[in-house]
Amino acid sequence: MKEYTTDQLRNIVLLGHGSSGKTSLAEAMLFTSGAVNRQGRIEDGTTVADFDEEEIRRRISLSLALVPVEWDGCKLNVLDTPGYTDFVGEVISAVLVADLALVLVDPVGGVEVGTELVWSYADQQGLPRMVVINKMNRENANFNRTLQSLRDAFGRNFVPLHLPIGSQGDLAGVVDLVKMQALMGPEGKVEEIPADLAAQAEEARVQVVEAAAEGEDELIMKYLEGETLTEEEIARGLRTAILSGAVVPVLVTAATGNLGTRALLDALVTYAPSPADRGPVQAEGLAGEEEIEPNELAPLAALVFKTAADPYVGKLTYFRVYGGVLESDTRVWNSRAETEERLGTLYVMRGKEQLPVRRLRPGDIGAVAKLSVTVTGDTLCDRGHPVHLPGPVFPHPLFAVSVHPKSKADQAKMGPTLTRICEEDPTLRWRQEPSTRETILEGMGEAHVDIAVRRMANRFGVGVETAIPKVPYRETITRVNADQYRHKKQTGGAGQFAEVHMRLEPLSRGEGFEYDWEVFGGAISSSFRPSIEKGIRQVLEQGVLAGYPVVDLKAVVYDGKEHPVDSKDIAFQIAGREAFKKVMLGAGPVLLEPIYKVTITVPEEYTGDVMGDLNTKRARVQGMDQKGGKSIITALAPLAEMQRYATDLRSLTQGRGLFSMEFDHYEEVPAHLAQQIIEAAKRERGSEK
Ligand SMILES: Nc1nc2c(ncn2[C@@H]2O[C@H](COP(=O)(O)OP(=O)(O)OP(=O)(O)O)[C@@H](O)[C@H]2O)c(=O)[nH]1
Ligand SMILES: [Mg+2]
Repeated sequence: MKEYTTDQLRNIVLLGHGSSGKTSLAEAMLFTSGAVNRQGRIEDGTTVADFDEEEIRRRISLSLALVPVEWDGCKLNVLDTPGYTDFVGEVISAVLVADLALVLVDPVGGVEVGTELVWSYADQQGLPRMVVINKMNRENANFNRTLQSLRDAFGRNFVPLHLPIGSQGDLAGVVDLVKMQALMGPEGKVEEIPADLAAQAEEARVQVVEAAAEGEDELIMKYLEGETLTEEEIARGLRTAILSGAVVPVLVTAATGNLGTRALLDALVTYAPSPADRGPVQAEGLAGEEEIEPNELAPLAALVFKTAADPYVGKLTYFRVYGGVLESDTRVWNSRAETEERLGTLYVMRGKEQLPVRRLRPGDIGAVAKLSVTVTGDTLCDRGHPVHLPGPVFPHPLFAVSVHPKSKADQAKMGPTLTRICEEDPTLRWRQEPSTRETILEGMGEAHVDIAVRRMANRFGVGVETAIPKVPYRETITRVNADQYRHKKQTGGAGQFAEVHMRLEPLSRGEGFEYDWEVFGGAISSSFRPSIEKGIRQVLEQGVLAGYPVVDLKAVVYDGKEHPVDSKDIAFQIAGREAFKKVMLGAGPVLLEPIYKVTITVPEEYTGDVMGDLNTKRARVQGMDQKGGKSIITALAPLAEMQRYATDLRSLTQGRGLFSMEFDHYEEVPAHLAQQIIEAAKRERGSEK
């Protein structure tokens, strides 16, 4: 692929609700630019961006893909993202390295929950935006109503740059409101604006010129004085207004019919900011904060925003260069790992295809294979000038399963394979939960975790079964209690003797375990203090009620007895352990369960259903807000009831609800439920024996 300089680059992330046509639009752009000679279709599984076998099988995007489109001397690095909310991690990464978000909206559904979600991610990054109303060839497509739904939802200055031509459901072309001409059919044949649209076009053009004028003081003066702005001035003004977010232009396309694509590409080249327009980024260097300028002489700084694991090709690392020039076959410095990485050939990715390039300039996006230590979020830089760029920040997981190997062979490979798939997707995490002795795989939703498990089987040949994880309960006490225990054993010669007097006191939630010594006058030598603690710690791992870890209490040894010959470390360990069990059983032991803070956003009409459902889940609603037709509900709910909430909420709201969930604190399990849990634990331990 040809080399491009910074001002010839446009990094554009396609965002939108699921199925708004992002992948199809990327395909239409690629086809229009001549890079492929057939326009692939989702239905045939032939698009460049959705190349993964699971993407083809499910007909949805699952991960971000790069589609470079060469147009009019520029290279548009188009980042196609998934709309399904389980894959939001990919959206976050793509938004981070883009300079403009092209938000797709459906002309029948208008602004949807997914649209608002991606909009908020673009807000967080302060990303300039353009909107394209796609699927304008759909029956019941309504341009004006969709425009209105954008204005209602986001209150920005949305200004159409193009108007649709053709009867509803049959897009024939678009009106270019800057050049005031019609662009007809996939070829964008220039024609006169149809007579029935002329008045509407004149009116809409006024808005465009006004928006452009507001971009620059000089232009607004000229405009107010009644002078006409030239095409060049309109472009300049719009570019500035888009970059600052003051204006959000609106375009129209029908990706599958390849209509409006040329006009869209022209608009992106003209109005979308180049990395140079976006200016420097903040990084952390040895001497504190520093700015990385998007120019070739700046210190090298490239941010890794994606890592793909392939069993054959190996690891593929995607990065964006912010400063300096990255060259093939050189060495760079990984500032986090503080090691050198050897780069092989650099690639520009086109879907799964690797197009080799000699070098990548500031602002450009590329990939490199087989790095040894680099992971997503790392910065590649000069050894002599190490810097850290801020990496993507991912949300907490919302859905967990426990995974169990299907066979002995699977067991050996399970851990390393989990590590590989989690490296590829940072919204997937895995860990061992010590309190339940399970391997937990967590992600953003059921589909997300399902796909991960399928990938383990298909790509890496590792079979696992999944189940709902056991809840990591804890045990604690509710009142002070004191008692004593004597351990005495006489076996022929040497015997064992230890007596421990112990008091347990409840501590506040989150305080953990404390150990104190109040033995005066040498009743027990202080050398046995750690022995007793060791005995106690054995019980802390598996409590007396149901075998869960014991927390939030203080154990005080206040007296005891020892024997000059028979008292030894092991004797005091045993006495400490047994004393602790005895005192704990008398101290009102209870089970604690994890309580999560949940924030749920749903269209207002679902509020009642969602609240009703929360009631059945022992949740306590903390607050409710109304904003733009949406209800935002916050609640505290026990994890035991929320393990499948990602799925429940989806079915309650036809996929229009969103939520986030984060551990908050531990709380006592209601007595009637505690009894069931304790009995279940007993049965299980019985069956283990
Ligand atoms: N009528 C019509 N259908 C379209 C258009 N664009 C896409 N589609 C169809 O809409 C469906 C979804 O298209 P995709 O391109 O996969 O949409 P997406 O936004 O990439 O979807 P996700 O990646 O899953 O969020 C497919 O069946 C496409 O054929 C369009 O302009 N007009
Ligand atoms: Mg897609």
